[in-house]
Amino acid sequence: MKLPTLAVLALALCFNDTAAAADAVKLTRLYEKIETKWPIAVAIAPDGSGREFLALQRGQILILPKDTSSAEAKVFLDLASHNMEAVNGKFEEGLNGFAFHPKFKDNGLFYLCYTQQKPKRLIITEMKAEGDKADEKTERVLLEIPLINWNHHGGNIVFGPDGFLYIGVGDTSKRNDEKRMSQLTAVMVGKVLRIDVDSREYHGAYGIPASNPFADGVDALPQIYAYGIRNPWGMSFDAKGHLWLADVGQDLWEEINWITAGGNYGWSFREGARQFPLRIDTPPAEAKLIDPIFEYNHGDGLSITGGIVYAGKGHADLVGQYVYGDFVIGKIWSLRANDEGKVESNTLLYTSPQTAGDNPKKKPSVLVKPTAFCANAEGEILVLDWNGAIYRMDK
Ligand SMILES: [Ca+2]
Repeated sequence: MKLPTLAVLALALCFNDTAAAADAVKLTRLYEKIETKWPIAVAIAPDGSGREFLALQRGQILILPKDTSSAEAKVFLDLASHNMEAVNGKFEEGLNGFAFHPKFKDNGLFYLCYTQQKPKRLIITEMKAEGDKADEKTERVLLEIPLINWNHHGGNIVFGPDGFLYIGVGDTSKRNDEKRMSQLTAVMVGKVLRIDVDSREYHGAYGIPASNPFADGVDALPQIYAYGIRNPWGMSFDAKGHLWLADVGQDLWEEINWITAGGNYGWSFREGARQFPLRIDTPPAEAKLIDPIFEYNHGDGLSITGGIVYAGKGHADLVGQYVYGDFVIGKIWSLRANDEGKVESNTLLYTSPQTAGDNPKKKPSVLVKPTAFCANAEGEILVLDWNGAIYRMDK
């Protein structure tokens, strides 16, 4: 059947309207002239300068230009020579965490979390900035965490309102938490850790906060803040002090957790709020497994990317809501929870366009694959896209 031109036009307009109505926000591409492949974090220097730093997984940290159409980004740091990833290029390895010291303005210090090989490990290091340049000679290794696989090691780092550094570390298992790491409090993988970077009391490298749940180091490593974690990706504090952590699921459930001191978040006895079917041993009688405040199943997405609680001006309706997404299917939602962590709503804000691949037998490719949601200097949300784009979430 051949439709008259006008009818085709009307149909096209109709479909366009439908597509526009489906998304409550739009993504505006920024920094198109800058190479931003594999972005993992944007952090604002807490020194009043408003400088926005973009960390890329291959080890570059750029200072983004104020003019978002400019091609000029300053290279703050380049760790390309550090051999962060295995020769066969495993995609979860590299630079996965970047955070400024809360007193950066006075001390110029910032922190990185990246992988190293031979032996495979995750390291947390400190470095000092001089103006718009990092001084690599000042690098100081605080912590090294042995890894046994290329995947599931997390690596996001964030300072809490208490001034301590929180580190999200995955279970370092390929699948199934096969080495039973997440519940084992004698290892640092499958955990949220908390350390005091201003102290040198622990091996001369950092300090253990006295209020850490296992600070005495008896029956558990003193760095552990919470455990039973699978693969944390996206960790942030909101203005009320809640620590939000997205835990990537394996077979069925993606999780959003509120992390508390000493909390056991269930993996691998549980995935989401349910027993993990591939583990048949029962948890110890005294175990208190904390359910996520929200979960979604693999009908709605396949790999959660945690976000932030929105505190900007551009979206009045989203203030106080947690904006997060799914890396594989390219969706963005906003979650409203009350002060007790009870979820009141979860709203789909955006669905990525998909393009058919060259091979019709293959799955369509998703245009926007969020790796992080970060606030810019105005508090608006930047969506970092694995495909190499940086977007601002606009009306
Ligand atoms: Ca869990």
